[in-house]
Amino acid sequence: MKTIASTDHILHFPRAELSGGQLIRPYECPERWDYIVSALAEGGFSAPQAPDVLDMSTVARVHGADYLQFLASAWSLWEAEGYTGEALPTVVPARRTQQREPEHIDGKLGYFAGATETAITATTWQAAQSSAACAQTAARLLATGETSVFSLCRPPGHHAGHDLFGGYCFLNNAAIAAQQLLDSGATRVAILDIDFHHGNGTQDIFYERNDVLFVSLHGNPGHAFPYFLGYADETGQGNGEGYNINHPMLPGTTYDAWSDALHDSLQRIGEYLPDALVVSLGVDAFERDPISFFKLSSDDFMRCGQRIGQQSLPTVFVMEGGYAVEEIGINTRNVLSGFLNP
Ligand code: FKS
Ligand code: ZN
Repeated sequence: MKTIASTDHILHFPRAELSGGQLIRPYECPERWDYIVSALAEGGFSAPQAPDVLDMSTVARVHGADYLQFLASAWSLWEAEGYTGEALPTVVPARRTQQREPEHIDGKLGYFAGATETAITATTWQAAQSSAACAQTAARLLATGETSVFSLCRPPGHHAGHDLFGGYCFLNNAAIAAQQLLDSGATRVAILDIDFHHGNGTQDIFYERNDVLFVSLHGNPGHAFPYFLGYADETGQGNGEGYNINHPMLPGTTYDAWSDALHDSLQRIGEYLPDALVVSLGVDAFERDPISFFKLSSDDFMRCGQRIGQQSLPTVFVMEGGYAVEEIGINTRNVLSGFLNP
């Protein structure tokens, strides 16, 4: 299995995340990438390959033009205001307010914010594009005959909606991979999201479409980020009705219950007869993850990979979350090794 990764990920490293009322060093940090690269090398995987230049036309099919313009210009508008810190949203267009993009950067940040913990720095946009490029390159490789590819994306993507950033995400890498597979000839693509957090951005992007089936296993939104989406009764709309499946689960969920949801998900995916599968691969369902509440062990990630491998579908793995940094490499590798030896 090839790995696509860009050293430009390092260009996104904000100093602060607002957590528990404090500005802390972000959980989503550059060394996550290093631990994964090391674990793959130790496991005999081939060395990561750099991505091709990002083709924005694919990106523009999953994100709004106004949103992409905002991401590209946010830092210069922020600087022009004379601000010296990192760009963080301080306002949100809450209920019963206008949904109109303001002129002022503080207003724009709120308008495009899906959550307010995630800072934009001078080089965030460049890093986000390099991450999306990894997903796009991986999808192209799948379309030209590879049977599985791992896209080591950083920053992650599944909370990035059509026109929303937050939850450490800017461009939705999994959505871009799925769109690229469709643009390269696939008729139907399934996305399986096993990150601990609900992939609200991916759900948002494909909610009214039936060419992408979105299936997610995650912490119940009544108890977990992103809080405002991810319930089981969200099943899609219009043409997309029936093509969105959520499996919210409660604190303390172990592999026993979690794997029932995985089996159900893969059965539904099998019935959809997709040409390809995109896996939003977060390993924050891990028992020692600092910000999550599922109880999967490192061995469980191997079993999970094996179960996914039993589908025998062309598969792109797209890296999402995982914050038990020293174990992120082994857990990620276990999913990929399990997949290769189902
Ligand atoms: C800490 C609260 C953290 C934000 C959680 C974001 C999760 C991101 C992720 C991704 F895959 F996108 F990286 N709140 N006190 O893991 O879903
Ligand atoms: Zn997560």
